[in-house]
Amino acid sequence: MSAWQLCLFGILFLTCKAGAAALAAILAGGEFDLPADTPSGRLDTAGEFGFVGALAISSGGGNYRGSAVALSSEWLLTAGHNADLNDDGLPDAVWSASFYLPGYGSFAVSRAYTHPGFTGFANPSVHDDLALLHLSAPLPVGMSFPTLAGTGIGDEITLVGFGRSGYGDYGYTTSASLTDRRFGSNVIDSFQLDDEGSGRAEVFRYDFDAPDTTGLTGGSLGNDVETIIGPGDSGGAALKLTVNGWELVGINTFTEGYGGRFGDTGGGVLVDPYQDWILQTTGIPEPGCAVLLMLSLLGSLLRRSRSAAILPKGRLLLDSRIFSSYTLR
Ligand SMILES: [Ca+2]
Ligand SMILES: [Ca+2]
Ligand SMILES: [Ca+2]
Repeated sequence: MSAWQLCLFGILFLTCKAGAAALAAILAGGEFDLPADTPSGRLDTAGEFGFVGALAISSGGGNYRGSAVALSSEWLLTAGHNADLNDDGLPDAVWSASFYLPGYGSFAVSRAYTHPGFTGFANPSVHDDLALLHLSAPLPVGMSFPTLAGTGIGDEITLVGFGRSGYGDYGYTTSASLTDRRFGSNVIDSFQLDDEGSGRAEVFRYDFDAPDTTGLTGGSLGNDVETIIGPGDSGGAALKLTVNGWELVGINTFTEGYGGRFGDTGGGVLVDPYQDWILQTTGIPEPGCAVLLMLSLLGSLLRRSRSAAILPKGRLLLDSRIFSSYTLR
């Protein structure tokens, strides 16, 4: 493998296959940098992100973990590769999953739908890596769900998931879990345009900046704020805080680099270009959602895509799925 490892983290656990890709987690900053930070310091103890849950997945005899975002009481949005462990782009034939929400319990998934443009993780690209999951029974009454929205280069996003954590100066130190929901932030550095040629941006990337760049242009948001996803974070949320509350702008799916270290790159799939597919698949006309989705669709039509990012030659691409044994795929 060459100098860089390109890791696509699709927030779930995969069975062990030599040479294949791995999964995604929310990392803390430097262990000995200021402001002081730890993996436990990134926990969502207040339940701010109650619509993001963990996925326990079984497929082909293997057990995996990931993350997912509740869009309504019956539908989840996650990384496509969480439903496609054999990387052919289609939901696996013998696949099952449960959605774990801390404080609420677990909820069985009845069916998975991968995006029609998804051809498998890094097979050959990271594009269109989305899946919609339908729950067997509705989530508890009273939950709130994020609005879907667009975003731009330079926007600050908050990343939420149940994946591995650790320290930016040397990588992972914790396991992924079904209980520990972590969050951190970064700034979108670049977009990559639709692989089907629509001209719209559909993949986003950000870099995990070291604390000594805090305050510099394009630098860290602060040692206890800047983060990157890790294994088990695949399918989790990339959110933007607005006057309307948390808006879902992306699904976290991959990392590129050495595994949770400063200088690595993380990324995922923007949700805005996929709102028509989400609407058609879910038929979400749940109270308040239809109007918001239509407004977002209108916004999508008016919004222009940004410049594409080109990957440095030789980097290794890995997804952010992880195996139940915590071995990277
Ligand atoms: Ca498959
Ligand atoms: Ca595409
Ligand atoms: Ca950054």
